[in-house]
Amino acid sequence: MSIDVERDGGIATVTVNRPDALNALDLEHAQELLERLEGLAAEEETRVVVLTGSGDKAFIAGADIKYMQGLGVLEARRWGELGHACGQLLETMPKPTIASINGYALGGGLELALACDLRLAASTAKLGQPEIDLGILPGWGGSIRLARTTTLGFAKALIFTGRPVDAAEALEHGLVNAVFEPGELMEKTRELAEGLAAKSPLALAYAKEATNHALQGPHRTNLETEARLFALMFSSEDQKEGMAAFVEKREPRFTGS
Ligand code: DAK
Repeated sequence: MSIDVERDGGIATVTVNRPDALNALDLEHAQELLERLEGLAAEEETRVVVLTGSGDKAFIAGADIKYMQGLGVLEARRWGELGHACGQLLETMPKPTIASINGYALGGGLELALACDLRLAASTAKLGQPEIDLGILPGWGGSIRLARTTTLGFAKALIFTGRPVDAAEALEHGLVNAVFEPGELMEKTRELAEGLAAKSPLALAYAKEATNHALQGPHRTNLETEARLFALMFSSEDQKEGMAAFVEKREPRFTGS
């Protein structure tokens, strides 16, 4: 009904399907999104997760303002935790996550896209943190991840003014990795996902873990983590296969073992 999951090979595409509200997330949809992501994080056959929105107008136009309007402090706290749990899963599940931004990515919508590892956008997409105009601030990780993904100055400009940016400006600031014509976005997303699904899932999981440390914690400890994960790969079949394939001048076939 509301959060669709389509599996094709090792790629799972999660579509927020509430076009009448521009895919804004109310409690029911956010809870279902969390359940879907929990399932996909644990599913070994799923190598790559794509997050997108239904229709051609919106990725996710944010948290549902009509739902939030009546929240008390405790409910708002729980609501914030629910969004954080979704973001945490997208950011840390041991497989790449891609936001395919097919339209408005506002407020909580941009925050979920920011929690993904990679972001591809349609040239028509609009991205922003308009919470300030609702008398609140970003509550699903945007005040942290926007600055980490772009710069502190750009993040403050977007969060303080609420001004949405188009895909070209987002690309200029590193907010998205690439921009495509709307009709091409899904195909390009698929190409990227298929490429990642063919790589060693083990090496990708460790690469994700190591790069996630890049902007947090002590530098020395992070380098030690990288060294540990690098060494661990030498106990795997995938390392043997990758290097043998290079030497034998053939394509590798990774199994994740
Ligand atoms: N919530 C609820 N409904 C929404 C919505 C949203 N975020 N965005 C759009 N809709 C609904 C509209 O109300 C309308 O439904 P009806 O009123 O016709 O029933 C329908 O979608 C179509 O929207 P429009 O008629 O407005 O379409 P337009 O093309 O004219 O405009 C728009 C598109 C995206 C520019 C406009 O809809 C808009 O400005 N929407 C609101 C965008 C926004 O402000 N998003 C950020 C929401 S705030 C926290 C947890 C979470 C958050 C914060 C704190 N804590 C608890 C810590 C997150 C906050 C947010 O995400």
